[in-house]
Amino acid sequence: MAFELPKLDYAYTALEPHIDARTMEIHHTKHHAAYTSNLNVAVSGTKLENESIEQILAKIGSLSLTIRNNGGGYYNHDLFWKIMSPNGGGAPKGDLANAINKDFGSFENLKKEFSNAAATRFGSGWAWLLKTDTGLKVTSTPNQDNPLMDITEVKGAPILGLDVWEHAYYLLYQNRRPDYITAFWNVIDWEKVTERFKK
Ligand code: MN3
Repeated sequence: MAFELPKLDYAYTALEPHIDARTMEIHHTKHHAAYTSNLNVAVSGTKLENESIEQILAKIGSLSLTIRNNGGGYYNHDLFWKIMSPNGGGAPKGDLANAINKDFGSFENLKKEFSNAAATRFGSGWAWLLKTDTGLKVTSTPNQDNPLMDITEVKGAPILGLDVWEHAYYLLYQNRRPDYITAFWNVIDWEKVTERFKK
């Protein structure tokens, strides 16, 4: 059973003007495809072959750097595509909105904290909103690490993630990472984020 590159629920052009089609296409068919294929090569013929990506990430500290980088890359991009939509934007509702108000004071505060985490992650990495035993938290991770990994500082279940590697925005935004972060709020599918929050 090999890991498969997931299909997107929307066209590469669908997130324009916030994320351009060329970036989406290269990101999905080259970057995500490479993480997926490298992960398959790395687990092939080992016991990990029959484990879920979540099981693998939970013990990543005892596995190779190749599996850490590519397993993270495989999982992170799958989440990223799924929490975006051409009909995204706006604000979360219901239970998720209540939890955000409780843990951050307001949606505006969450936006500030998350955007700051994304902007200040030095080099390549991700910003996350995650569910922990003590509530919602914002964090960022380097490279392809994520909050499901046993080696990461802030652990929990990621419900929203933003790729801040240059390959995610450079064609459209060049060095202007803050503009890309601002644009991201227009494509977040809060219904999908809420589904992850309720799991
Ligand atoms: Mn990426």
